[in-house]
Amino acid sequence: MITRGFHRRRDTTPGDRLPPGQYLERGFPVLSAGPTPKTPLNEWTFTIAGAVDQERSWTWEEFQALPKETPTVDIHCVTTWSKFDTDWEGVSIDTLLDGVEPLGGYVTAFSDGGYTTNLPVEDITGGRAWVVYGFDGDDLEPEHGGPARLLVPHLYFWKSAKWVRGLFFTEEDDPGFWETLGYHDRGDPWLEQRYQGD
Ligand SMILES: Nc1nc2c(c(=O)[nH]1)N[C@H]1C(S)=C(S)[C@@H](COP(=O)(O)O)O[C@H]1N2
Ligand SMILES: [Mo]
Repeated sequence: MITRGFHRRRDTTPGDRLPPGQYLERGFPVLSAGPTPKTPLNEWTFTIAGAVDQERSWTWEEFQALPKETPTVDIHCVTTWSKFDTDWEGVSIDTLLDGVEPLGGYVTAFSDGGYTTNLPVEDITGGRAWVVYGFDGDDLEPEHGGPARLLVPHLYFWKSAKWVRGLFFTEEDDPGFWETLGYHDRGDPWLEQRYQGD
């Protein structure tokens, strides 16, 4: 573990990369509101549905065949840890929405186990969000959301739904799991949007 961290060390000086109220974490904490679901890959699908001009769905095999990207990003959890330079592999939401016209301005990401989180469409498009299935050169571990999770690094990490199975587009903003429990609707770490009213 020590050598692994050592040979991959990069410049992780907090500087202006650490949002207000956050500390730099070198490990990778696991935060799950419930048990880790186990969905066999042959039953896994990813679906785009709701207020769109055409619904879409991919099997695991089809999803793997989509053009992939390898974003390296900083992530920020509302419980105050931030982690720099995390390496992911997956598919950009722009790729998934290529040829799909959203008819509503909001989206609810939904996951195995029932977790949901809401986002404005602008926060998941424009090269800012992915559905990732790889982390640090390996398959994404189940506890971190494998087989696949949403990655929206510019918002607090609760928006990055683990075990994600699809995006449901809506015309009205519809609060998800944590948003219903008092967390901020958008969750911009640079504006410290932790709770409702922030
Ligand atoms: N399905 C699901 N996704 C989830 C959560 C969860 O409980 N269930 N927790 C969220 C929260 S609060 C955080 S901080 C991150 C934690 O991701 P990690 O366990 O990989 O660090 O996942 C987010 N996505
Ligand atoms: Mo979190």
